[in-house]
Amino acid sequence: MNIEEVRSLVRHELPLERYEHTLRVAETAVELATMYDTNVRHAELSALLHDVAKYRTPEELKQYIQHSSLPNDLLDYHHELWHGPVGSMIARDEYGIDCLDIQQAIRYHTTGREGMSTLELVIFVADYIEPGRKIPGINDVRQQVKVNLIEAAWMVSSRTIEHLMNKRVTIYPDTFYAYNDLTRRFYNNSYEPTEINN
Ligand code: DGI
Ligand code: FE
Ligand code: FE
Repeated sequence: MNIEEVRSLVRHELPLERYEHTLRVAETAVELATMYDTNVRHAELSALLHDVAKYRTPEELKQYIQHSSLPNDLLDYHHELWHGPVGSMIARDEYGIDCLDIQQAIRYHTTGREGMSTLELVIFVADYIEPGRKIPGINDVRQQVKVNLIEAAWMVSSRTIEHLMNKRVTIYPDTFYAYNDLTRRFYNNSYEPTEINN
């Protein structure tokens, strides 16, 4: 399937507003892929498909998770976390995407994970900073991504966790694994307990 075919099928999967978000993520992902020297076509395909499952019903998403190799613990968390993993299966089964890197970029775009590839980082960050997003402080991330992709991904990850904690919602383990891994990769640190003297 070529990119034009993917684009037009995705157009029919999504309401206009979400489709427009998808196109902006694709544009941003292409810029970042060029900047960070990873496959531009893979970046465009991953971005076009990243939210492909977003408007399938929670019931359908649940069925998919139960009958695929996806981890069942997803079902213990908010249904918002299901569209990435299911999207990666739809990309493979309905769009013929064989490339594991693309599948993983789609699968982990919401949470991130430990050991993300450049393509996965590109999609993770592009989804957050695409020009239509209005998130306080987002311009810092837009600036920093021009300097260091890992640092920008660290900013996305830490801000997402802060946001979720402030909302008093549960956080999927991969979200934390991503944060810890990015912290090690960018700050080169491992946790050193501080002495408590009293
Ligand atoms: O699909 P999008 O709206 O473009 O963006 P997304 O897939 O990155 O995120 C969807 C939502 O999921 C976003 O509001 C943040 C939220 N999210 C990310 N990680 C977690 C999470 N929600 C919960 N409850 N737990 C998480 O670990
Ligand atoms: Fe999403
Ligand atoms: Fe998105």
